[in-house]
Amino acid sequence: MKTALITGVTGQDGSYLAELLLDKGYAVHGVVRRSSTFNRGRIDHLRKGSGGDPYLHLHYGDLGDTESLTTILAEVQPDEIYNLAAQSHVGISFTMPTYTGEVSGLGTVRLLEAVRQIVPQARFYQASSSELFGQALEVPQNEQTPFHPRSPYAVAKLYSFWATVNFREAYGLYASNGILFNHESPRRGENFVTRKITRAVAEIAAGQRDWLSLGNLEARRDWGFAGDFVDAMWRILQADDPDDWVVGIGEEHSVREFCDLAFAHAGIELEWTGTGTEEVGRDRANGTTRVLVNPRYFRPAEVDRLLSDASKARQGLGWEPKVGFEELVRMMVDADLEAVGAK
Ligand code: NAP
Ligand code: G4F
Repeated sequence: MKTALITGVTGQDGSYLAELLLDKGYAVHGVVRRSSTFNRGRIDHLRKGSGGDPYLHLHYGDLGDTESLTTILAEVQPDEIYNLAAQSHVGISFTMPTYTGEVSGLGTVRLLEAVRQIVPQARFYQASSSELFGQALEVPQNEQTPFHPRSPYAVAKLYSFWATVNFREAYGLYASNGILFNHESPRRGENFVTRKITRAVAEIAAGQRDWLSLGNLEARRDWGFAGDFVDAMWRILQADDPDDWVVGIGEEHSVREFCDLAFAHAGIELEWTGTGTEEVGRDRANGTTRVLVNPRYFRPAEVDRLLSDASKARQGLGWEPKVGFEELVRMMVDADLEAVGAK
């Protein structure tokens, strides 16, 4: 039986990855932060009672605390390490740039250095991001596309990307980057745009609220399903040699298009009028305002358009996404409709 350690196990990706690895027969260990409220909602089902899987073990630790990381590595002796922990919200990184750098940048080096000293034979996965491409110099983006980060988050992730490459080249660690494009699910945090929309759509359909306010409706992203992307993470660590891989479904849509589809799935057809901050999305059937633009959600520097070319991962890892964009939107709306009691 192989042993895996996941940082960020309580997050969206950590929860899907823990499920995947448990299904494959791994012993799975996760790092959790101490917090005053319990932060394990996404992994509770893997922990509970006789129906739960006994192989998910949790350890208190923090990417800001080197000692906790060395202690956990010495105790767990993992074969594979998935570093998913981060302050992962791009917009919030503008208001917390130093903290974001501490966790999403330096945190990776703390962990890499601990791996080098304690379990140098372990395979290491770094959760790198399409945000590295930022103001992208070409469309679509692949492993050769130059980076141009546009936020404190992306700058921190750039540091982590190169630290991972550097530990591979300098010390011969098996350390790989997955450069993952946006991936979403019903478990997505509620302040990321997709989940913010699907949650609001469900509450509107249930008569619990009237409208939703968003920032830049023009932004385009390559949105896939998180469940498919954790399979890519695992495949990246099964490759013969460590490397860096772009992962995405290769389809781009705007935030406005996401709204159209999500509302339509709940039976509301949107009609857009106005431009910029005056743009409004109304219910075509009765003219009720459903979407407004609030400049509060604009970012000081925006990433306008991300689109993946994941041919290397498709060919080299045999990775194929199973869920397409429209199915993803429907899945998220359905889950939120159910959560608010409207389904
Ligand atoms: P997420 O839901 O925000 O989860 C982040 C995880 O990191 C949570 O478990 C969080 O713990 C943990 N964490 C935060 N600060 C920590 C610290 N100081 N020490 C230890 N753990 C800490 O993010 P996600 O969407 O699952 O993404 C997983 C990783 O992939 C992140 O590194 C993200 O930046 C990267 N990524 C995500 C995407 C995407 O589209 N989802 C794309 C590319 C890259 P709490 O639960 O206690 O907050
Ligand atoms: O959902 P978002 O906050 O995700 P973003 O910034 O693309 O970052 C996510 O994906 C990255 C991979 O490319 C990850 F590395 C990162 O950790 C995170 O998971 O915003 C998507 C787009 C942006 O252009 C944003 O400006 O939606 C736009 N947007 C428009 N209105 C909004 C809103 N974003 C948020 N969060 N909230 C809004 O009201």
